[in-house]
Amino acid sequence: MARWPAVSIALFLVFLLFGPLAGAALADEGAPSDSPTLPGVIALSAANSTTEPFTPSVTTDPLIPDPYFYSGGVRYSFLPDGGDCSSLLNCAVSSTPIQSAIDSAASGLTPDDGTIYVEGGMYAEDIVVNTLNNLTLKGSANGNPSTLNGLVNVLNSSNITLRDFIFGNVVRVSDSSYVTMQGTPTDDTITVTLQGSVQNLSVDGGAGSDAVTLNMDASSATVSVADSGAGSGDSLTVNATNGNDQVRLTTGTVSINGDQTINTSGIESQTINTGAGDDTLTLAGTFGDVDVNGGAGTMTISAESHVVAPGGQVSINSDGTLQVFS
Ligand SMILES: [Ca+2]
Ligand SMILES: [Ca+2]
Repeated sequence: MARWPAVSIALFLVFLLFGPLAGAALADEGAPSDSPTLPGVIALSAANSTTEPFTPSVTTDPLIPDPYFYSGGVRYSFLPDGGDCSSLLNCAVSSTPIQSAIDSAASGLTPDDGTIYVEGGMYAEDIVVNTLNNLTLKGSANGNPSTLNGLVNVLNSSNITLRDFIFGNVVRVSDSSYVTMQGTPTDDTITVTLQGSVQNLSVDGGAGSDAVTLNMDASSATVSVADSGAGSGDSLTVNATNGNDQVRLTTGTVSINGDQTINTSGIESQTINTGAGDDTLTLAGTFGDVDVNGGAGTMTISAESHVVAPGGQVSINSDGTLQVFS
């Protein structure tokens, strides 16, 4: 948080001296950076280090995170309850700072780089992205982790990116296309519920051992689950419905009822829960570790070709009747 009232005169003088440097640092802040800078902090740092190389320092308070974006080169800040807007222009305080930033962006205050920056902290608010195109929410904007503990709901939208967040709750994606979710360098747990028509959803846990769960309640879906991180131990759980499902499992692909397709890469183990109902499971190809769990009802299993699991195993469990054809 900037603290201008106490140092406003000093800041003014310093800003005259270091205006070009501060301006450059502010311009950089619009882009993703591990060292975001605040106007007051920049000036104070420069004033206190006349014989040292200019190195902006960051003293943001992790307890009072502040989503922000730039529009027309102007910073707009959205502080949570308890935040102090007194020294900030274009600043609003609310119990839902991320939603306030999204709503401002939706009302025509378009972020210059299409990005709302969310600094480190725990965010309890529910978030709705409704009928929006081309928006990125970037967490960890000051290098500290940002955790979204509320429900995140993306609907009727396109080209929406949620990146560098810890997802502490379910993300629901409904009737949307080109939604991208990217985790953090640590171990992530990402759960997505799909509804309606969801096309080109991408989920990438990044580095670490990540666990992705997809609840496939969509009428149609194309999903890519990848892992761009170097680590192993990444898992995917696919939950089919409690109705009668046709699940087809091939190398790198899980298909449900022919209209929901998940392409996978870099995932070491998969769990397919077919749920209740009379489900059919068709296997073809080469797999790592795969667990298939059936619920109540009949699960009918068939193999289209040789099923190979080098170094892994395919296990099939059913609470109901198991029929196997080869
Ligand atoms: Ca990760
Ligand atoms: Ca089922």
